[in-house]
Amino acid sequence: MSSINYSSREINAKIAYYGAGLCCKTTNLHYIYKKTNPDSKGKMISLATETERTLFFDFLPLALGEIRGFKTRFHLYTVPGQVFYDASRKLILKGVDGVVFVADSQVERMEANVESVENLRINLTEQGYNLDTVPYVIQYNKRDLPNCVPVAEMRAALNPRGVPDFEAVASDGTGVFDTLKAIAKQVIMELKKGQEGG
Ligand SMILES: Nc1nc2c(ncn2[C@@H]2O[C@H](COP(=O)(O)OP(=O)(O)OP(=O)(O)O)[C@@H](O)[C@H]2O)c(=O)[nH]1
Ligand SMILES: [Mg+2]
Repeated sequence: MSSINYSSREINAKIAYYGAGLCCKTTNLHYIYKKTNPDSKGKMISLATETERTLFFDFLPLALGEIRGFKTRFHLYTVPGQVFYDASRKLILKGVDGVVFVADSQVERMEANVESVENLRINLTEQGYNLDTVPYVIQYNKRDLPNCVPVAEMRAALNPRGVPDFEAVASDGTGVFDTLKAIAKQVIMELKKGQEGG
């Protein structure tokens, strides 16, 4: 869960980038890191294998400025997409405030995308969250490739809830900040709701 610290006037929120292996989760964070000014970001930490596959997670702390007098920090994480790292994925979902699902648009990765959403649903449920209500956005990545599934089809398969979704080419940054802004907005709205509700 996010923490709101009234004495230090700070809000901390945790976002997880989730999705199948090689769908571009880490590339999203690298791009965000590269384009954020030095005052707004902490050190990016990547625990990866020799072949650059995420082993445990990537972590990037971002300062989003002040919201109603509260310093707002977002902690971005990626999960490892490879199927056998499920224990790590579960751990990274602990205390999550928002999820970005990154889908690989290639035809041959659609099955992996669908499996990954199912895995996300199960792992969220184990942590006491619900994929149907958690702040959530979807990114259709690798739109630069010739063998992309049409967005309408991807939406039908992966976005029954109709959450905000974006086409992206993470390697050149297309769609990366639109996705981040959309999830940040939802998380902040959720925080406000929490405050108003009690
Ligand atoms: N076609 C295409 N390839 C990309 C794009 N962005 C990144 N890639 C490549 O796709 C692969 C995926 O990169 P990562 O971002 O490491 O994938 P990941 O989702 O973090 O993978 P895991 O850590 O194993 O879960 C790499 O080989 C990238 O070079 C893109 O926009 N288009
Ligand atoms: Mg990765």
